[in-house]
Amino acid sequence: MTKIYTLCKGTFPVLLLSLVASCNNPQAQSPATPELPNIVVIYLDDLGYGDVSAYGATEISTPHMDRLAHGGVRFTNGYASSATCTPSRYALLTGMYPWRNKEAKILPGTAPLVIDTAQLTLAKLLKSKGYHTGVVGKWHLGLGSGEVNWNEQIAPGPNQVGFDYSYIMAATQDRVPTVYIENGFVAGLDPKDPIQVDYEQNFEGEPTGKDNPELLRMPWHHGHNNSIVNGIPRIGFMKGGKAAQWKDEQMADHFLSKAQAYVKAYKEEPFFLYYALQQPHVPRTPHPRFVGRSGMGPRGDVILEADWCIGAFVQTLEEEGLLENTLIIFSSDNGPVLNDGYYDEAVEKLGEHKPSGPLRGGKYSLFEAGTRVPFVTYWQGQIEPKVSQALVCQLDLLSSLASLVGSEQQAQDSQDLLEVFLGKSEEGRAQLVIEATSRTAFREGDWVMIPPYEGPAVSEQVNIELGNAEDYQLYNLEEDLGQQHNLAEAHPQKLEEMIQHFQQIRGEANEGIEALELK
Ligand code: NG6
Ligand code: CA
Repeated sequence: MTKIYTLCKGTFPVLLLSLVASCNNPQAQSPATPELPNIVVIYLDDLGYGDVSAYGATEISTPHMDRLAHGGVRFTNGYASSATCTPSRYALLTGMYPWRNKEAKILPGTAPLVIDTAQLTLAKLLKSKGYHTGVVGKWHLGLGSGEVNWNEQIAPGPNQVGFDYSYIMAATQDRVPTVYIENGFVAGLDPKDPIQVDYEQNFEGEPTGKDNPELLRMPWHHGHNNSIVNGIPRIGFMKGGKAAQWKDEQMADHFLSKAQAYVKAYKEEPFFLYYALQQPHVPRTPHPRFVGRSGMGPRGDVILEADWCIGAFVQTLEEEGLLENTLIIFSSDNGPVLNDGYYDEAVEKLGEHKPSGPLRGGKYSLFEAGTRVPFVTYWQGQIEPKVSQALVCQLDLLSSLASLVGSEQQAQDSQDLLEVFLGKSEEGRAQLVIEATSRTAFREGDWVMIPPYEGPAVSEQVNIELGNAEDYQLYNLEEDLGQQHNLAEAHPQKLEEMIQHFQQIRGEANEGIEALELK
C-alpha cells in the first residue's frame, strides 16, 4: 500500500490522469513509473568550512548537521559559486555563473530582482515536473523592478521566478526593511502605519546608529549605522511598519515554523523547499535559550541555534514519514567572517575555534575559505554514507536535479553531476571559476590560479586575507591546502595553461567588472 501511495505521490500531477486509474487498482504497481523525491536545500549564511564538527570543528558541536554529513555524502571539495551571498544564491537558483550578470553582487534591500523572470530557475524546472515549490528565509536576490512600494504587492520576486510559496526577508538581517514578506506582501503590516525605505537618506526625526549610540544594544564597528530596529543599527533607512517588524531573537524559530508548516502542507505532493537560514550572518541574535551555550559569544550561539533548527526540521520530515523520500542538500552561501560590522565578541571569544578550518581566507576572499563550504547530500535509504573529494559546486545542482527528475533542461554553467551527488561517482567537475566581490579565480584539478588584483591583501574592516596580490598566484591544493606556497614562478607552464583555460571560460579576465571596494 505504501508503495502504491509513494508511486502516486511522486508523479502527481504530471501523470495525474493515468495514475488516478492505477492508484485505484491494487494490481497496478508498475515499476516503470519513476518516483520523484521531495527536495530540500538547507542553506546557511556565512557558515564556514570549519564551523561544523563533521568538518573537523572541535570547539563546537553540531550534531544535527553532523547527522546529515555522516549519513550522506560529505563533500570536501564542495563550493559555493561566490564568497558573498547574492552571487552564490543567484548561481544556486539559476545554474549560471554569477559574474555573467553584473547585477549579481551584494544588494541593498531596495535593489530590483536580479533574476530575469524569463530565466530558467531550479524552482521553475521542478515546478514544470509537478513539484510544489517554496522558499523560506533569506532571499537577497532583489525584489520588484525599480521603485518598490512596500505597502502593496511586491513583485516580481520569488513567486515570479518559480516559487509557489515564499516567506522571506528581503535582503539580510542587517538591512532594512526588517519585515517578513509572504507571497509578495509584508506580513502583519498595519496599513495605517506604512513602511518607507530609503538607502540614501534618513527620514526626518528618525534616530540612527550614527547619531544615537545611546539607543543601541549592539554597537556597530563599520557600516551598520543607519536606522535602529530593536536596538540594532542597520544598513539603510526605514520608517513605519512597526507592527510588522521582526523580532531578531525569534527569527530562527519563526523561519523554522514556516518551513515545518510548508512540509506539512505539501507533503502529499513532491515538494521543493529552499530553506535559507539567516545564521551565522550578522547581527547575531540567538534566542535566549541559546545565549551563552557555545562559550564563543553570539556567533557560536547562533551556529548552535541553526544546528538545532536543522535537527527540528529533519525531525518533522521524519515524523511525517518523508525522510526516505526526501533528498536533502545542506550547504552555506559563502565562507566565515568574525567581525562583519558589529561588536559582538566574535573575535574576542573565538578561542581555539577555526571557522575556516584548514583553509586560508574567509568571506569576501578568493582564497579557498571564501567559497569552499560545508556541502552535504543526504537521502535516507538512497545515499550511502561517504566522504567525497569530487569537485562540485552549488552551480551544478540545477542540471543535476533536472536529471534526477527526468527533465531535459540544463543551465549554461551547471554540470549534471547527479551520480556524484548521489555518491555513486567521484567524477566531479574538471574546472571551476570562483568569484569574490566581482573578482574571479580558477580551479582546475588540484590547482588554483588567482590573477593579480589591486586592493588590500588583508581587509582592514573584516581582517580577512582577500587574495589580492600584484602577481599571479598558483597553488597546489593537494600538497598545500592552506595556500602557503605560491608556485607561480616555479611552474610557469602550469600557470600559462591555467590562465588560458580560465580565459576560455571567463573571457578576458575582469573585463568591465568593477570589484567591490573592501577596505
Ligand atoms: C557588506 C556588509 C556586511 C554584510 C555583507 C553581505 C558593511 C560594511 N558590510 O556590505 O555586514 O551585510 O555586505 O553579506 O555594510 S552577505 O553574506 O549577504 O553577502
Ligand atoms: Ca552570506
